[in-house]
Amino acid sequence: MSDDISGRPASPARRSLLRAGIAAGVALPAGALAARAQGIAAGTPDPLITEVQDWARYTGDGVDATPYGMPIHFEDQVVRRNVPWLTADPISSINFTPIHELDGTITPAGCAFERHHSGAIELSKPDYRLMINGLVDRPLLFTYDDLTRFPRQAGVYFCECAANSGMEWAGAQLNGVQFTQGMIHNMEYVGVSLKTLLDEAGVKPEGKWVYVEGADASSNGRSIPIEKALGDVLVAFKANGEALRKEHGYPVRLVVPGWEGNMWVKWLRRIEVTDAAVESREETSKYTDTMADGTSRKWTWVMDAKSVITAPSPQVPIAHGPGPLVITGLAWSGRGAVTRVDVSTDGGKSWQTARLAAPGVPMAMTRFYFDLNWDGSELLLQSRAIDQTGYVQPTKDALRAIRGENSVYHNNAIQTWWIKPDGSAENVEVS
Ligand SMILES: Nc1nc2c(c(=O)[nH]1)N[C@H]1C(S)=C(S)[C@@H](COP(=O)(O)O)O[C@H]1N2
Ligand SMILES: [Mo]
Repeated sequence: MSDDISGRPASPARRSLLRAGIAAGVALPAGALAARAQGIAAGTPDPLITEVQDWARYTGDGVDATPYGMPIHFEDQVVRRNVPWLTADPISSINFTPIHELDGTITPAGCAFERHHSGAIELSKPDYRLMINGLVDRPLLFTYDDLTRFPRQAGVYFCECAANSGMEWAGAQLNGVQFTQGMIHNMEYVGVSLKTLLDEAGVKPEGKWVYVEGADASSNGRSIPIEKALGDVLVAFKANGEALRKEHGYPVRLVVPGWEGNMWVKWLRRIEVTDAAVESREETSKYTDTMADGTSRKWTWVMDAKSVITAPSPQVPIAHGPGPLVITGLAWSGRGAVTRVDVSTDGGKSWQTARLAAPGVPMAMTRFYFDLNWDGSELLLQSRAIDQTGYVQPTKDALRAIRGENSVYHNNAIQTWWIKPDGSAENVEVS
């Protein structure tokens, strides 16, 4: 079976560097479950059952101990991480969500990836202003309090950086789903519809685009066509029930459902209605797709359907022997709801339909499960998402046939994990 694996590290040196870092933090207690089961069967007393433990002997912390809680220290490994060679300067860089450690669909804000072009700024509500100008009847200026008096909308949406999986174009490289697919988070946002604010200003008939920019030094300006701006875009101030975190754009960010993360402008300060796209740095020199023939394609706004198995995966190997194995992952589509996810255990030769934890929600993450009675042999695990438009997530070969290998952005190809009999997993490619 291993013959059809062509692990093609784009840069073996980089890859082994990263793997060394990951390996240090991963324990593989293979057989631990089986040993315990044998002990119980043999009548060996389990002190956790037969002895009174300290946590039952003494009282715990009072309700005044944690006014705002952090995860218990046993979960210290559930943190954002970066890729050292991608982080030349943390002020203009990215870290990754530990999606291998999460379940369900909502990303806790405290470990949701961050992407900054000029660092995360501290902007208070009293200092906050939002301007709407350009081709409008009434240029307007809003304070934070003004925004809270418009009718609100709520919705769960994924935010995926267009560069997610961007290091995998030329071959399997990063050995962990946190690094290969972790430039994504999925939160419940509350805010005001951008349409409500634009209607208040009165868009002139010549207004065909909005140019949105942030208050940080980079400003991260992007042009958005007026149809989208008058559609489902939110001017959001809450995520997962609480104020946005500083690193996610406190106090106000744009939420652009289904569209690439770069357009989700943080620390939103100005919306200019224009008659044409501005062609800013972020939509010309960056966030364009290098095609197989070397030309650049601009304005790939929508994030196509994608899925990945989050566990087992290289950072969370199988920690037990043969028998019941929970395979789980995430699927999402910028074009609507995920309607089906298929899982393959043989590198895409055959597929079976996975179980969705809940029906797919448009432009939000969907959790899937595939319950396998594992026989302990090696697997080539893959998942593929299908969305409500009928679109099927492509293989790496199919995507490369059109896109070549020199792109950075919009890689939604099927991911393969090579599961070995000892339960460990490796990022590989099949052809
Ligand atoms: N003002 C501002 N907005 C920004 C950015 C930025 O650097 N400055 N980065 C963008 C990019 S490239 C992405 S992928 C998303 C990331 O959002 P997050 O930091 O909440 O994960 O924010 C976008 N909005
Ligand atoms: Mo991004």
